[in-house]
Amino acid sequence: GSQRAALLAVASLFPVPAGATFSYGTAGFRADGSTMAPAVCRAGIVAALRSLKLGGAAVGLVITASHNPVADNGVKIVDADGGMMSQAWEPFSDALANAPTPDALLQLVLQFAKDEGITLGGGHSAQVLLARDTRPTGEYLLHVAVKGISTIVGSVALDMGILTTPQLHWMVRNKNRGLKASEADYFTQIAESFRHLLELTPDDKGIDDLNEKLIVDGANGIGGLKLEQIKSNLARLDILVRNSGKEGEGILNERCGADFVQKEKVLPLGFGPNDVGVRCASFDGDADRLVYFHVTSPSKTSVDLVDGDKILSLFVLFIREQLDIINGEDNKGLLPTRFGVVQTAYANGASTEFLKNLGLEVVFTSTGVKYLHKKALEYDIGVYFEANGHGTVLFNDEFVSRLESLTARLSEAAGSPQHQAASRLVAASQLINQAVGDAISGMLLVEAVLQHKRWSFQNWCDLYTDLPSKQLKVKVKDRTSIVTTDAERKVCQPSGLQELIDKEVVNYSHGRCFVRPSGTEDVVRVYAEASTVEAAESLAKSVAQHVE
Ligand code: 16G
Ligand code: ZN
Repeated sequence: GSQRAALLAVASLFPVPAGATFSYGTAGFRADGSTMAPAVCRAGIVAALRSLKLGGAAVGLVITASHNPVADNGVKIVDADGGMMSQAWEPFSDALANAPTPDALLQLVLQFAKDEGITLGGGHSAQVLLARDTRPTGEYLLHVAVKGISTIVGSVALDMGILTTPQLHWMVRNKNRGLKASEADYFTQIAESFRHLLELTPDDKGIDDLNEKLIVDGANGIGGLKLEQIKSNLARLDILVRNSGKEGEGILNERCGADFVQKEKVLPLGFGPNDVGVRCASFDGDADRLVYFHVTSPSKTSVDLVDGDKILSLFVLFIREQLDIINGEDNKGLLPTRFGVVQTAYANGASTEFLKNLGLEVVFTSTGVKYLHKKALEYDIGVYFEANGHGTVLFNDEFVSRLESLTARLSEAAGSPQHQAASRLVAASQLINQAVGDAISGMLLVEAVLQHKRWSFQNWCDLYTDLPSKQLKVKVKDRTSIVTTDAERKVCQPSGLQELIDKEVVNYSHGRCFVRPSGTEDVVRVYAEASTVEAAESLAKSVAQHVE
């Protein structure tokens, strides 16, 4: 009936060009923005079906290409829990995005609905929240996504406007939990929990003016604009936004933003000699990544970088301190806690050693938020970060209940160290985005912890010294011919390659090297670490030669 007609009509409206192949990849479909309409339309269909499958729960769809150039765009689906779409649905998403004819698309949808037990045109209506970043193709693609969603009879598409990616994840999560879920609610929650955390700072005397100053590189994206909106509500922080995303300030992600600063280790545009000694942070284009940096000297463009690994280490120290106050160092007190840390192969070896020396459980997963997040959910408190600055702290629901009842029980002794420590953890769980990594809320947790510890940027930087590292891209005929295992730290195919890598690595002190096919580009990536920059470069180069 009309369901079939709608699917056929939209498929002929947005045909897949011959030879194009879309792959959902690590973080959704991505390509040049002008070529994205077919994939976006079909992602809209997938999102609506996903909502139906989950009994009409809200799911999300966001139009963004994150840190990629402004001409690119992409689409990503947010599951009803606020996390990434279930991986079990990726093969169907790929098949649908590449369905060559309207009829092929129709058959795929009907068959998939049948296999998944989804009744089209039945009891539930699908609900999809949409958002986009600031890219010029975003408005059009959002409209295309709505067309895709609307093919599923009875579905409701809600355009939430221009948002950071983590804001949309947060909204989907809250909505399905029956919690307040508007953008104003998001801002209120983070501003209030931030203020609350600051109030819990030990012998709080306030800090000096210098430490209140923070300059944020917004990558000329959406994060800077949002930060401008809330910064006046943020207690005890003097925030200056550069590359703010306002008209005329610069181009999205071009020589600025977290990806640029972390990979190139040089100053973003708009920063210079006058910023020596000031704490600086950098977001990526959709504000789900965060790094910090310092301008080292007036005459240099290099930076002292604090990457995701060091942000993770700071959070870990803070949480551990609170848990030690509550539980004692043997973790046998009032609130025994399963506390775990999740990293990827890209984590600097010095960070992993630092964390292990604290006696923590450190586990590794493949690259990509969906893998880290899933692993972190296994703990009462699970912290994950990629070196590139994407990460968050997850507090298990049941654990938060235990924590809240503990604070209630201790309230007679309000002001006691244990009550304060437990209250800090509650505030942190409300500040840091529980759905996905979030540059704005992550930055506020960093700021609160630095104030708590009365630490300067330098104290933080000195936690450990990063081992020099080098990354290379290698173009190969078929990147899927490289297959990895052990969280991408070892190659299992082609056979013999791992042995060649091992032979190179033994020649270097603190040497470590791995290769993996990229999930977002048609290249193989090589990462090498060693005790000097030259050694890391030479190790990367020799391994790259074995890959070619
Ligand atoms: C995506 C991932 C990021 C990962 C990167 C790796 C999300 C939200 N983003 O940007 O986590 O580090 O891909 O790219 O999952 P690569 O596979 O090309 O190295
Ligand atoms: Zn991003």
